[in-house]
Amino acid sequence: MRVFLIHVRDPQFYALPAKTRAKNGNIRVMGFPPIGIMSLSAVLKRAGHECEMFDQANPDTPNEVIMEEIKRHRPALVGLSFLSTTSYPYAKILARQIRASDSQVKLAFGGVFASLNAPLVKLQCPEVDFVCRGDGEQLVLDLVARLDDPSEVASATWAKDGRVVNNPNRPPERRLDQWPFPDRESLKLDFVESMPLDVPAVLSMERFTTMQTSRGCPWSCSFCDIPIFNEGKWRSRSPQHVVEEFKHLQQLGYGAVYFVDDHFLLQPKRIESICQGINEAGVTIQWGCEGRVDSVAQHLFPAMAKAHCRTLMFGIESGSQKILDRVNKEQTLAEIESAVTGAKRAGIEIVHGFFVVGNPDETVADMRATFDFAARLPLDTFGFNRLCVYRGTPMWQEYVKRGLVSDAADWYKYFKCSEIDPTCLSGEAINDERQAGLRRLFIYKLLHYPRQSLRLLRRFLRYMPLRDVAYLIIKPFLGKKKGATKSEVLSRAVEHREMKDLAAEMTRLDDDRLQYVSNESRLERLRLQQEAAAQAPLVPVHH
Ligand code: B12
Ligand code: SF4
Repeated sequence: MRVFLIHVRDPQFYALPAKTRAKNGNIRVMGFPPIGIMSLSAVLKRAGHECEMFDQANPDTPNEVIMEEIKRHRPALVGLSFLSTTSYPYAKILARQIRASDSQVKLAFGGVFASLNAPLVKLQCPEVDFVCRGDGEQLVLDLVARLDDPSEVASATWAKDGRVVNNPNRPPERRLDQWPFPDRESLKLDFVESMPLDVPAVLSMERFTTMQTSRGCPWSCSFCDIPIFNEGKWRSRSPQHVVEEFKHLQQLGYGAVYFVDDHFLLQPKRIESICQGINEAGVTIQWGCEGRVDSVAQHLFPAMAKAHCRTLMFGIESGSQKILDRVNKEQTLAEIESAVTGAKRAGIEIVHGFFVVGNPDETVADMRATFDFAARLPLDTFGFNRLCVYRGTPMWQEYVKRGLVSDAADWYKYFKCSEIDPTCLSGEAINDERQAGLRRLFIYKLLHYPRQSLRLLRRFLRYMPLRDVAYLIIKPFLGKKKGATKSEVLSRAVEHREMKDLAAEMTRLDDDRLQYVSNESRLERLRLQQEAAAQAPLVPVHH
C-alpha cells in the first residue's frame, strides 16, 4: 500500500533560506528533522509498504506541491503529523485542501496535540478520517491493514454513522528495540544545527539529526503534557540498540545528534552502558540530551563527556523555590546548582538552562531572583520562555476549575498564562523584567565568568557573522525591539516574540479566516526567504 507522511510546521516557526544545498545535493535546512514521520516511514517500509515523506521545512514542498503529488501518486493513506497546538491550524488547512481535491484518500492525524485532543479534533475536522493517539508504529501498521473498518484499531479515533468513536487505548509499547531506525535518508533534506538563539542543541554545523532513546517522563510538572501523552510511564531502548544506531549514523556521515528524549538521565546503568558502547565502537559523533537536575546519574557526567556528550540541557524553570513548588517541579535550588556545577566540572561543553517566566503567583522579586540565580550558575546558554498553558496539563485543569479557560471553547487555543491568569504579572511587566534581567545576567557573566563567556563567544563567531553576534549580545540593552536579525529570521525563531505571538493568534482564529491568513503567511515566508537569500548565502564560517 502507498502511504504519504507529511510533517506539518507553522511557517512562522521556521523561516529558511531557500534552496541552500549540501554537498550531496540535498536542500540544507536548520532545525530538527521530523523524527516522528521518519520512524513511521521505516516501519511501513519494513512491512513492505511504499512510503513518501514531506517535511514542510522544505521550501520546495508547500501545500500545492504536496497536493499535486497526491494526485499523481494516489496514496491510499495520507498521514499528517504535527507536534503542537501552534501547528494545528496549518494541519487543518492542509487536510481540508487535500479533502477538497480528493474525496477518496484516507486522511490521518497524529502527534502529541492530536493525541491529547482526539475526539475534539475529529469533530472540528471531519475531513480527517482517523485521529491516531500515542505511539504510531504499530498503530499505523494496523491502520493500513484496516482502512475501511478501523473498529479494531486500538488508539484510533474515527466516526461511524456521524458519531465519533474513540477506540480503546493500546498499552504503551515497552519493547522499543523492535522498531527499525528512523528513515532519515529518504527525505531530501540535510539538517544542520540551528543558530544558538534558543535551543543550541549541539551547536555545530555538522550534518545533524535527532534520536529517541527513551519515551516519557514519570514526573508531573503542572505545565507539561508529556506525562499525559505517555500515561506517566518512561520506556527505553536497550543500550545496545542505541549504540547500533550511533554506529549506523556515523557510517552515514552524521556528526551531531540530539536526543529528543524527555528525560535521558533517568537510568544510570543504561547511561553507563551507552557511553561505554559509544567509546568501544569508536563513535565520535557529538551528542546532546535533556534531563532533570535531580537525576541520580550525575556521577556519570564525566563518562558522558568522555563519550562525546557535548550539550546537557536542564529544565531549571525558576530561581524561586516558591515558583518551582507552584508548578510542581519537585526540585530544589540546591539540586539545580549541584547538577549544573557537576556537569561543567565533568567537562560538558555546553550546559543549557531552560527557564520559564510569567508563572502563576510570580512576582517581580521572583523574576529577579530567577535571573540572578541564572547569572550565578555556571551555565553556558539559557532560554527564558513565557509560560503557556496546554489542554491536558494539570495547569489547564486548574484553569478550567478557576473559570479562566473553557474546556469546550478553548481547547485548541494557545495561551500565555499571563494573558488569562490574573495572578501572573502583565505581559508588559514580564517582558520589561526579562529584558532587564538579561542585561544584568550578561554583565554578571562577563565579569564573573570571563573565560567561559569568551569561549562561548568564539564558538558563536564560528557560525554567525560578527554583526549578528554583536546584536544578540547588545539586544537586551537596546530598549524597544528593532526587528529580527538575519540570523534570527533564518534560525528557528522560538525566542522571537512577534513570531510566537503570531503563532498564538493563529490558534484562535475561526476556521473561515484560517485560509486567508495561511495564504498571507506563506507569502510572507517566501518574502523572508528571498530577502535572506539575497543578503548572503548560508555558509558556515570555519576558522
Ligand atoms: C523535539 C521537539 C521540538 C522540536 C521539533 C522539531 C521537529 N521537527 O520535530 C522543536 C524544538 C523545533 C520544537 C518546537 C516546539 N515545540 Co516541541 N517538542 C519536541 C519534543 C521534545 C520531542 C518531539 C519528538 O521528536 N518526538 C519523537 C517522535 C518519534 O515522536 P512524535 O513526533 O510524537 O511521533 C510519534 C507519535 O506521536 C505518532 N505520530 C506522530 N505523527 C503521526 C501521524 C500519524 C498519521 C500516525 C498514525 C502517528 C503519528 O507516531 C510517532 C512514533 O511513535 C516534544 C516532546 C515529546 N516527547 O513529544 C515537544 C513538544 C511536542 N513541543 C511542544 C511545544 C509547545 C513546542 C512549541 C510550540 C514551543 C514554542 N512555544 O515555540 C514549538 C512548536 C513547533 C511546531 N511548529 O509545532 C509541546 C507540545 C504541547 C502542545 N500541546 O502543544 C511538547 C509536547 C513539549 C511539552 N510538553 O511542552 N519542539
Ligand atoms: S517538564 Fe520535564 S520533568 Fe516535568 S513532567 Fe515534563 S518532561 Fe517531566
